[in-house]
Amino acid sequence: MRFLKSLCLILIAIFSALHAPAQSITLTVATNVNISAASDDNAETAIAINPKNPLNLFAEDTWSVVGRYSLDGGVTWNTSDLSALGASDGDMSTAFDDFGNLFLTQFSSVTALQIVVGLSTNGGASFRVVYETTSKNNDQPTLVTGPSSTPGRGSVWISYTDKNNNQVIQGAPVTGFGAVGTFTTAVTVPGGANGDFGDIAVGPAGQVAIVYQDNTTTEGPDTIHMNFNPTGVGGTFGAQTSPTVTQVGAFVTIPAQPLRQIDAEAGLAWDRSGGPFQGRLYLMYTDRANTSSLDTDIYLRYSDNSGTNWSARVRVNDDPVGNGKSQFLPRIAVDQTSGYIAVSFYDCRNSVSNNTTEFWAAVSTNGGQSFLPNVKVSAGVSSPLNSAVQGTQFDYGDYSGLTFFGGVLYPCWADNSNSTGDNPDGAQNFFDMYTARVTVNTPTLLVNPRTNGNNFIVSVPNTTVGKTYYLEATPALVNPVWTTVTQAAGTGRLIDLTNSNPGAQTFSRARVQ
Ligand SMILES: [Ca+2]
Ligand SMILES: [Ca+2]
Ligand SMILES: [Ca+2]
Ligand SMILES: [Ca+2]
Repeated sequence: MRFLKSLCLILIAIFSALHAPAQSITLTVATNVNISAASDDNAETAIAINPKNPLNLFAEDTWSVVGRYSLDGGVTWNTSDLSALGASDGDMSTAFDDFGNLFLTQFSSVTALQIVVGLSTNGGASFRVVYETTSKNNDQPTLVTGPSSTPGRGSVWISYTDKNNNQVIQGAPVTGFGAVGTFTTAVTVPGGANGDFGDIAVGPAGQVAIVYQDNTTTEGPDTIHMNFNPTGVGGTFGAQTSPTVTQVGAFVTIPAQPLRQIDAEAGLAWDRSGGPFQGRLYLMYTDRANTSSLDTDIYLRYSDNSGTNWSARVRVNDDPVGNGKSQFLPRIAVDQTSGYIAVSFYDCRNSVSNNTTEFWAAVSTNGGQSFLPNVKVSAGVSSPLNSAVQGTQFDYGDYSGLTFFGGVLYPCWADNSNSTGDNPDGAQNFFDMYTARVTVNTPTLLVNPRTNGNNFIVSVPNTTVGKTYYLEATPALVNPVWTTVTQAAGTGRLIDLTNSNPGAQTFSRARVQ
């Protein structure tokens, strides 16, 4: 009888954007949030989201070396206890893994420049040391997480430039929440002399790629080099390859970053989503027409064979080509629930003198073949050209932050617009660290309506973190009274909505908001 009853169930799908074309995907930028709201400077930013609890974020900046964590999706922020990690000079890099482990690497002292790796199992409230180099005088560590060649296990990787100016890398196995193994010995990647300012990515089977440029090339040109390790922790990094040349060297002076200067800021990301572009490796970098141009742009290439061959480049920023404006310090992230790509960057497109910045973001939903229209993320306009920031000689620092999960990305940047009204230094003075929640609005699909016993169940794939999915029911469609049967928060993954008492005849619909 239950099965017969199920035949009476009719499903009505209500899309979240009724008047938009069904296939359109849009980006919504929420209110800017001032993460630091602290006197003195905050610059060179990093941010990470917890895939186990996407309301949990962690952010830090190099200038203040004060970590902050959020448990409400980035609305409010608490100060982290970083005391176990030493009196740091910054250069932090941070990532959560799929177990909910939060890793943070940075210098463990102001002068010795050893590199420490901290682990937090409370969402960034506090950290303990899981590794520290004995070597000193290192530069710019990068940390990433990913799977392992052993299913169900993970890995964590750090790279940095050592005292001999070689690009080195070390990895450790991760077997669970709070369970981190021993880091392998630092090895110089083949051809890694002078390698710096790079990034790492971990592929679906635990394979690893590292990219870097040459820190002696000043204005350029330069080459983005890569090494590939097909087996992960304990495996060997093969011969150096050269995915692309760039006209942006290691220290390029632009009007918006006149003292700290910029590099190509090569970034890697690997699609492990299980989506249509599973296994695709992305390389993002800054380039320009020649080494005297100030018109830097952000580009993306991709590889479907772990870096052996690369696609033609796609321009990420969508202001007019050749307009003379600088885009710089880009960051890339892949949403591992969908395979969507986000890139965010400082952008002078609206600066008459090409020396003030907004912060912009771009999203690709087709594997990097093209990008949706760019969105301006920052509410205000920032500038490093005031005497306070010029006194730091640090401008926006060496990089910016970005994290992306469950249809939501959080760029993180240095901002002195005081658009939020709570920078203790006021406007056009020392920077604060800002973020904003950017939501990728995709059509809501209802799939696989079914019964199980007395339950009527429908699935919603690719839900969005921060949205709520309601299952509503009514016994008749004449003057219907819709009753909410159940509701569930978006997780970034597929969720089931269950009506455990559907009645003899029930019409169902889903609502998203
Ligand atoms: Ca730095
Ligand atoms: Ca440009
Ligand atoms: Ca840099
Ligand atoms: Ca500040």
